[in-house]
Amino acid sequence: MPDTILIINGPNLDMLGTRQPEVYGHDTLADVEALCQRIAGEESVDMDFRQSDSEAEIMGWIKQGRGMTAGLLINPAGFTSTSIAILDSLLIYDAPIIEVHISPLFRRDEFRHLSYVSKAATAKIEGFGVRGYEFAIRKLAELARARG
Ligand code: DHK
Repeated sequence: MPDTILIINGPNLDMLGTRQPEVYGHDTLADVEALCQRIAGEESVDMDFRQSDSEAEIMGWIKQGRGMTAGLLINPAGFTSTSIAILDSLLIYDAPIIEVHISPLFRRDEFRHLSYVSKAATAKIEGFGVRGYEFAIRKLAELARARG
């Protein structure tokens, strides 16, 4: 289990592929999971891929991941700018965290620019589409190898 990268997708990401494809692209969440599975395999790590619309469920997964996982990729989606509770859970987590956004938030609505999650993140990737998940997994695997 310590070689596992936890991947958490927040609200409405289950609708990828049909949801605003001009913003989020045409890949479904299943496509993203398959991409992550392939990259994790190439990096010789396991992955645990999840999605929830529930803030409480996401907080529970982050806390359960403490001491059990080698890194966390989180796309907090709509909770990015609202959830101090998720930030507090992330501050309890004990391995590197990479925040991923599919779309380029820096040129979207002003209210999307604030991220509470960033205060706990090791790094942040946004605007690369679903490739951002690939970059994040490769980096988390590299950090896990460096930590031994
Ligand atoms: C996904 C969401 O659902 C939005 O709430 C964020 C993020 C952007 C993304 O780009 O992956 O504002």
